[in-house]
Amino acid sequence: MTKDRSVTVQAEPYPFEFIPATCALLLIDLQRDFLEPGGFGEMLGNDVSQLRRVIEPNRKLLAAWRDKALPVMHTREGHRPDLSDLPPAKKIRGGGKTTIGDVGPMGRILVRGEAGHDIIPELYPLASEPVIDKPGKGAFFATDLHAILQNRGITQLIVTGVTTEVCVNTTVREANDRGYDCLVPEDCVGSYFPEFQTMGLKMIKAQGGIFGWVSDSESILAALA
Ligand code: C5J
Repeated sequence: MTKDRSVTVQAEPYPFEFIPATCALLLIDLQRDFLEPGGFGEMLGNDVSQLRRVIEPNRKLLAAWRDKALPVMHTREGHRPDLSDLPPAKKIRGGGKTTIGDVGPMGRILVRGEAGHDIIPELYPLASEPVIDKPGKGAFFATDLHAILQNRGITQLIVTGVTTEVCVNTTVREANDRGYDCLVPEDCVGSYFPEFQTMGLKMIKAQGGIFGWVSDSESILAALA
């Protein structure tokens, strides 16, 4: 592989061509509260094994990006400790007894600096990899992600992480509207709900790739080899 030369990945709805040097691996919200047993996700009754299956394929993809010194970025969903960036509507959504900002099993839920808000150790960012703290579902809303990507000349994204139908889908839609090509490897994104996993991926690649492309980690690694 030559970093500046286009490579082709088998994907749906048609092959995805990308230039590795300007294609960032963007890992969405691989946070302890969503993925770890004993975290907020599990406390809500979700089966975290549905999300934990993405760890190993993400680890391999991340290792390849790092090995080739290609751009890597991470996001975390969460809020300031004083909750000043938490919209009241988001705070009360769901009507549960314990909501965002309250003390959960791994510290205050989705609050920056708390244990549960941090990224899981298996996929922990290097000091050189930007971490985008986002208050919303999409990684472009109220963040400097677009500026960072533009400053680095990045035009294409491999988007992985959780959850497929919420933060991954929202981010792919936001990226698409800003002119980025997005490829989503299906084994690197996860949902607590199998039907949302299926439909979340279908939505991206429908209608000739209305928001982007869908592939898998092995196909991407093969293209990079
Ligand atoms: C993410 C969520 N990361 N489901 N958040 O998808 O609330």
